[in-house]
Amino acid sequence: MKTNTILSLLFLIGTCSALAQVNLGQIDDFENGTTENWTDGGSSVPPVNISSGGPTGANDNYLSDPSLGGGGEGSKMVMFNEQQWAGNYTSTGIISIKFDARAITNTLNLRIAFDGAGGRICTINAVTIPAGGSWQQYTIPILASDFTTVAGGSNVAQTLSDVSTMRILSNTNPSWQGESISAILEIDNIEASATLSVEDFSATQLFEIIPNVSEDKLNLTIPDFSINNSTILDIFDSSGRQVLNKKISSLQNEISVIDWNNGIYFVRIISDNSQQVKKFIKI
Ligand SMILES: [Ca+2]
Ligand SMILES: [Ca+2]
Repeated sequence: MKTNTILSLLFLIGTCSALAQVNLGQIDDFENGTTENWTDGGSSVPPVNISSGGPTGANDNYLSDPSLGGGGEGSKMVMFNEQQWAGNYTSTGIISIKFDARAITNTLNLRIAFDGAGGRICTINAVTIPAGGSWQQYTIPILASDFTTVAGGSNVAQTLSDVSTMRILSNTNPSWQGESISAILEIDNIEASATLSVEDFSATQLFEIIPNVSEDKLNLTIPDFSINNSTILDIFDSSGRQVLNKKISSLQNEISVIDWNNGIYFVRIISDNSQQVKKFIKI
């Protein structure tokens, strides 16, 4: 009986903490008719669930969040989530947030902002959602190097490993605040993703890591077309700390990892306007 009670308690604790831990691959598709815990803090124009007209058309629910512009309550384009989007982003291997969106009335410059253990941070680059456009999928990369601290923030990596609030906001500059603008953000399929773009699934591979588990060396094979004057290799550890950043010009590259701590690393190649991230495990 005692063992059962302890097991029940452990199950309950596990269930509770699971609510506050973001998971790789989770998607808010709004098909349950709710706002899935997205709110703007209780303004007169909160996010609402619309039951039809999402990216796949009839009966595809989506979330619609208006902002009024001007001053005062409801003026700013920002919504936030303190439930299923809180937790540790680095240990789960989430490197981007993907979503379908369109903008009504005014063009939006969407960014992801987090508050957490290291304070407030916001993505450096925005994705632009043109006013009056049709549904389209967008990707916002969220590796540590994609963020800057904003007022009230001190440490990007600390926040990424312990997020309490996620914001989706529109602003022409990195900020914790949404801009004051008259617009409507319509959004669906907000996804915690391990890839940076749709191209990650195509046959075009910017590089290979063979093997991708090793105790002594990391072997990178890079096809001819990926190498140019500005091909960059950078590597991050699981806490988001950059451990290597350099230009590369060889098709075969061997990097010694003997001195690295055991664990998961994210290896990124940036070539022209493409980039790709792959996992490497040091054992
Ligand atoms: Ca939907
Ligand atoms: Ca609103």
